Amino acid sequence: MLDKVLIANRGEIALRVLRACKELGIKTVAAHSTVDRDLLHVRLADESVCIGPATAQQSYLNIPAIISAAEITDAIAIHPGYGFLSENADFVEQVEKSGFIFIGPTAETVRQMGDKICARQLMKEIGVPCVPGSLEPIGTDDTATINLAREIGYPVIIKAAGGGGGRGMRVVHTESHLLNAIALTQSEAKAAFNNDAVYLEKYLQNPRHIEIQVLGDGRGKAIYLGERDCSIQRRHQKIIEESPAIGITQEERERIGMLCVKACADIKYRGVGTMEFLYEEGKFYFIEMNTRIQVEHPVTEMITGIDLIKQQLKIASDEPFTLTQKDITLRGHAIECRINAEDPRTFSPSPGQVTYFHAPGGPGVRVDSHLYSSYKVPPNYDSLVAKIITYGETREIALARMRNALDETVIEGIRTNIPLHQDILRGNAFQKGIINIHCLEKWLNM
Ligand code: MV4
Repeated sequence: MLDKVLIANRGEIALRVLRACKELGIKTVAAHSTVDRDLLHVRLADESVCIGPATAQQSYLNIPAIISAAEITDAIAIHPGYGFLSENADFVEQVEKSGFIFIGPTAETVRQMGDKICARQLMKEIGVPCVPGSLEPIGTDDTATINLAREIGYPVIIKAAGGGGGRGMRVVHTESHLLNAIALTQSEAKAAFNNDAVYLEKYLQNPRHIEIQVLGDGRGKAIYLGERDCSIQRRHQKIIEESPAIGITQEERERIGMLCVKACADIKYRGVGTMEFLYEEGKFYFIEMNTRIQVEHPVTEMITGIDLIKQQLKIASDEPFTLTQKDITLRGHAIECRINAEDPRTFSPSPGQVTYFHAPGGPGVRVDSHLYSSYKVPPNYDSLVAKIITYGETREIALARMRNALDETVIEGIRTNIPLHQDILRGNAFQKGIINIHCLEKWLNM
């Protein structure tokens, strides 16, 4: 097993990684910014190193500072968490060149999946269903582009190869707007990702966002751990996730799951990963792959009983991979509500001191949070302050437990989106499970 792990992240995920390390007897180093000295995981870690000022650019995105911190503490491996440098192929490369283990896939995999055109080509070749569209960057032949869009059929969506997660996309409804929209997206993509390559897909109008959790040993063995429905989102920020996705039959799950396993086996995927799909009218369409642990990983842990962070650590330590698909059974239902420090109506951030915090409890209630009474939420980072995850034998039980958990939670001193969650959970659409990616935004605009 790994001797010492440097945690290059903050907040709830840093604490989550720290807990998994401690369970496995791994020593921990918390690499933190100046404003994060009082984070719970910094206090609980064996060692801590300040890697720079509050600004993420100068701390959690500061590659030399993070590598130096690993060097001076004799860490063996670096856990990137999510966000920040977790999907930065240059970081992975530098971590490995400096002699450390990156807890995640190889730099090559991270780079391939970071290029959404490359990821599409790979998945298409392997036989994973993709959204109809182009497999090459849009070229300079306008007639060819117009013909391509006609073949796909309007509406189409233009996406940047360097984008993902909702960045660098544009929907086009009619041919008269196509070329101009492509030029605009290309120049935005050049500025944002230093890569002006864009591609076309058929625009699906009312899909659900369903993703498959995968785990690979880096040597061609892989398994899938069911799916998560992440359709309840606003401006590409997920708010509620659940597993299993309602209405997906065991046959559908196995079919798409085994295609994902084949893909991970083929590319010798190492570590945890998520294959994102749009799901519409009974069909899955691959859109992108995330090569990191995700915020919503706990719902999968709850229904599989598998600790995904411990799996990451075990795979990184090159222990024999003993899990097989037969070991994975989905049981019950889990829901996660993301609690953000923000105004529940305007969504503007609400940092500041938490004067009082009381976490919910009871059977089937899990809280992943770095909050404590007197903790000061800094204004510099993402506003996620807690994840409440509830489990039940049925969706109804998980939902009832979530309503109780939200009612029990007390967070004073800052505003949170708990009232928004309470409204969504009381709503008919969510209870019945008639949801797609546009539901929440439509409902908020009423
Ligand atoms: C799409 C789409 C419709 N059709 N692609 C947004 C995030 C990025 N991962 C992909 N996204 C979308 N791609 C096609 N061909 C609609 C979205 C989309 C979306 C996807 C998942 C979750 C929320 C979303 C919100 C708006 C648009």
